[in-house]
Amino acid sequence: MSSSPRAPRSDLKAAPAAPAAVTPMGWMHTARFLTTAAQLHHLPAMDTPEIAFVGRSNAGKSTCINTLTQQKQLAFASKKPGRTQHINLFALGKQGVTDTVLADLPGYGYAAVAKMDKLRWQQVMANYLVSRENLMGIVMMCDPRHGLTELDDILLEVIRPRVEQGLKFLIILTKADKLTRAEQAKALSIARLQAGGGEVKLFSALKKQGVDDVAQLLWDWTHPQGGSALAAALPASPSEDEPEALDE
Ligand SMILES: Nc1nc2c(ncn2[C@@H]2O[C@H](COP(=O)(O)OP(=O)(O)OP(=O)(O)O)[C@@H](O)[C@H]2O)c(=O)[nH]1
Ligand SMILES: [Mg+2]
Repeated sequence: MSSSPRAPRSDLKAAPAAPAAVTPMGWMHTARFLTTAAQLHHLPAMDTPEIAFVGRSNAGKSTCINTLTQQKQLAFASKKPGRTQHINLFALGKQGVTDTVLADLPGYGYAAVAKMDKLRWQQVMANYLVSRENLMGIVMMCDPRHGLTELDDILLEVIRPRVEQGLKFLIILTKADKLTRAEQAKALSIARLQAGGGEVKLFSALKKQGVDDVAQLLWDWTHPQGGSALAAALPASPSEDEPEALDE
């Protein structure tokens, strides 16, 4: 498989401007690319709280990051499964005061990937989830039309000890625009049973459903001291970025 890793940025001076409003969405909009790594040991050790987006290939992880950050192409999103092949890190917070890191992980379960590559990646991901010291939260993206799959269950088992120790956990039911209201309600109650005490939210990048809710939750995870920290985390200039167009 081919991939297009980006060169790590050594400086973070050219951050996009944030909206004037002091909100979790404004905080999200400060996101900028930090670095990319094909192997765990290439990831920089950090002490900033990190939130990882995991899930099956094509579930909508990269699109979700682009929607939350209101940037068209911060994370690579594609119709073609297997688009994300590296761990990509994005920094959140004012320049020079990164307070949170988002990690976009390659998806699993993509049938066309060679078996050895799959096994290698599963090992990298398991190691990441078990050993990444600054990991404070996991967002599992799940297409409710498929439900949680066997690989999702394996991942849940891998992270269970850390969740029991306080790691935050959210299941996002993606592409909610593909479901009727009744199907959404049903998917939500099934996923809640499977979430083992973690949160579950419906999300649609297309309809912008659940976007504010998820931004608020991630803000709350990383800023237990509350909203008073928002002004400190945000620069004050207005934004001109448009959200990404969806093609599925
Ligand atoms: N209708 C609809 N399509 C979506 C939504 N979110 C993502 N998609 C589409 O789903 C496809 C896959 O999205 P990605 O964000 O690339 O998925 P991914 O989970 O990052 O995939 P990998 O990088 O392969 O693991 C793209 O065609 C997106 O446009 C959504 O909320 N609604
Ligand atoms: Mg992706």
